[in-house]
Amino acid sequence: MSANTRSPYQFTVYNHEAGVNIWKILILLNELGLTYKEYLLDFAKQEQKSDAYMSFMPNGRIPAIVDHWNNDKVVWESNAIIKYIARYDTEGRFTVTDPDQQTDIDTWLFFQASHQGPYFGQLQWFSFYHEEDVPSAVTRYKEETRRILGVLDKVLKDKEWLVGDKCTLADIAFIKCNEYATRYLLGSDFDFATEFPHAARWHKALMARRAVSWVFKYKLEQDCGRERQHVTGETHSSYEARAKGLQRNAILAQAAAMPQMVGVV
Ligand SMILES: N[C@@H](CCC(=O)N[C@@H](CS)C(=O)NCC(=O)O)C(=O)O
Repeated sequence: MSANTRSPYQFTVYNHEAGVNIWKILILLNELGLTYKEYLLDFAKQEQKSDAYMSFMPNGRIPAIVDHWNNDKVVWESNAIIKYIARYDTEGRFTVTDPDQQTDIDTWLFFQASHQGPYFGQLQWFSFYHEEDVPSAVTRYKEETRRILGVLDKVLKDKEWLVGDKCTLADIAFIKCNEYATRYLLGSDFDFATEFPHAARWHKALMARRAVSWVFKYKLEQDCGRERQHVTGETHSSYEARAKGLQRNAILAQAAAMPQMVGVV
């Protein structure tokens, strides 16, 4: 790969302060110690639809990355992005060599993108953003969210990780949505460990990873400053009326309890 030596960091990561699909990317970049700079687009100004952004990101959404050390290669769709970043995983820490296991990783990545992401996203939308209350939609997407957690729980009953005997891209892809759904979206009476013990054990192991907890700490602090709903569980359009989540001090306390990590641009 030819390098653009003008850039001191390898990637620009295009995000929004409440973006959910970005977390797996930041986690992998931190796991691998790759350098990046995050660029936050302002959705209020519709920057994600601007000509400048859409000239390289035709879908007008986040996330997208630019690899400055590979001729400014642009990659979008978060699971395509983590597969691309894995090219730089020269020790194969999060990849596998067996072709059947590679297919298994792809299966989970497609499942994440076509099931977990959209269903959890719709639950978020109908819980917080939709102008009218549509209880049947909330019920439908809560059921689907539980169904997806059930799929994960079933396969994790007899194994530690989704593919092979180590944490791979497949596991990393699910972390953020699972954390968000099980902590906030499914409500305060939801008990992850009771309802889905195997998935809960797996998720806890993922959350305990140093790079994962660093990204959560960093994003908690970043979002706390802006009081965004994806961390707090509160809406940003009806913050007072429907607030359900952690308050600012509780978020900062949670962030402070997480390990430090250094070395990221
Ligand atoms: N499947 C895509 C989802 C991308 C996506 O839906 N991004 C949302 C935020 S999480 C977005 O950019 N929305 C802004 C808009 O629709 O204008 C991925 O995983 O990257």
